Amino acid sequence: MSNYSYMALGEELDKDAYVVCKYRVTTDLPIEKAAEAIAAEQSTGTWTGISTLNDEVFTRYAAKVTAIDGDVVTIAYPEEDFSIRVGAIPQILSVISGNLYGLGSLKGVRLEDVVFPKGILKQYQGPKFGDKGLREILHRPEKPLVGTIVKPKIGLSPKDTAGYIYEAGSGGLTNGKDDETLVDQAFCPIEERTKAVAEVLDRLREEGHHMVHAINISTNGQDIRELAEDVQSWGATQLMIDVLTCGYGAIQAVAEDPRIKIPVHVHRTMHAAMTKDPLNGISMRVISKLVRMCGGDALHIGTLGAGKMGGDSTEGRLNQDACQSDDVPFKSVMPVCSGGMYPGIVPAVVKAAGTNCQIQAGGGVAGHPEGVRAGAMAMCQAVDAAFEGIDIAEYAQTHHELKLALDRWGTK
Ligand code: RUB
Repeated sequence: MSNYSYMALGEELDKDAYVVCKYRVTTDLPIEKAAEAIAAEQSTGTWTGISTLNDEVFTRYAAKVTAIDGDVVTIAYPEEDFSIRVGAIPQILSVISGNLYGLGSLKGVRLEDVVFPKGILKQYQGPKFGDKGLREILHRPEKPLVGTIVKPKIGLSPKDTAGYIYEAGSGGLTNGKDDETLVDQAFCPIEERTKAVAEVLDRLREEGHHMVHAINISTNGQDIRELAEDVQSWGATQLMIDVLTCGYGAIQAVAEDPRIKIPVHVHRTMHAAMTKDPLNGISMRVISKLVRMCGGDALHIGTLGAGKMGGDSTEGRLNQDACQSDDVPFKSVMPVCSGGMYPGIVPAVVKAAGTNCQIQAGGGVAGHPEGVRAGAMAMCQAVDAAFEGIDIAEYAQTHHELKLALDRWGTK
């Protein structure tokens, strides 16, 4: 550490001049020392005093520790520490979420939250469509969107994938999507799959039902924009990108491209490597804020404690708030509740997440005893019951598909 102090506890800061982060810190050091070590490492300091750090550089660019509350420390980084021209998440992450994890004196650090000043937010465009845009496309103004992930994850041909989507749409689902591990394998080439799915979506539209399907274009940085354009030209109605395996820049490159005129569904595969440990990593709330800045129109936020993937309702609500709060100059993102979803847990999800969300099931549709169409109907019936505030077991008395689903999987 340098000879300079990085503490400015309690100092009133101009919120428009700093990026403010909250970290949960586990350490044997006094918490003040740990906070100072983070502020130093991530701005103008290093492990020892250095002759090249002068007063001017320190005063202007050093991060400040502005609050300590138990094991949570607040650190404010001057806006000038960040890139000035274009929105560049990699440089932001290197500052707020970089070397600090490796500091040997810290047993754990979790970036819990970040708030950006207006000057940085304005470098980003946010979602082109957002939740309202998706609802307009789907002619579904109020009820939760109801979706499916084509299952099995891999192995189906383009024709079988399209057949699945037709059945799902005929059963009433508004959204379909590829799974995260499917992109362009030999058994299901992306061009053939996109065209086959587009054809059945057209057929559904002619029959009076509006549905979109997200085609997974997650690939290398060099090709993703071109693939997005190709997939759009083959008739895709939505794109899907795995944000953490592709990088935030991939979302931004596609969403900010004026030639792309369809929404982007953002999957978060691999997030648990960063979000699962309550004492180390990065919270999903932070990831959600970054995805919104970069232009994701829909984002997985978990099932708020109801499904198979963990994550409780408090954490889910913070993610949802990051998607939909009105304290940033962007459209709201459609929060996607997915992962071990089935009709019997829909009331719990709607109770926790409200009705402005996309509720989505793979196994909970394809595993229905009477097949995909009946599985889709059961999911829609469960959502209708929750939307109307009717007890799901009572609703099932007059809805055969829902009854079978509850008999198979129960409720929560
Ligand atoms: C869900 C699924 C998705 C998960 C990811 O399938 O395949 O990839 O939603 O989890 P199923 P999360 O409905 O059969 O469980 O949404 O938490 O990121």
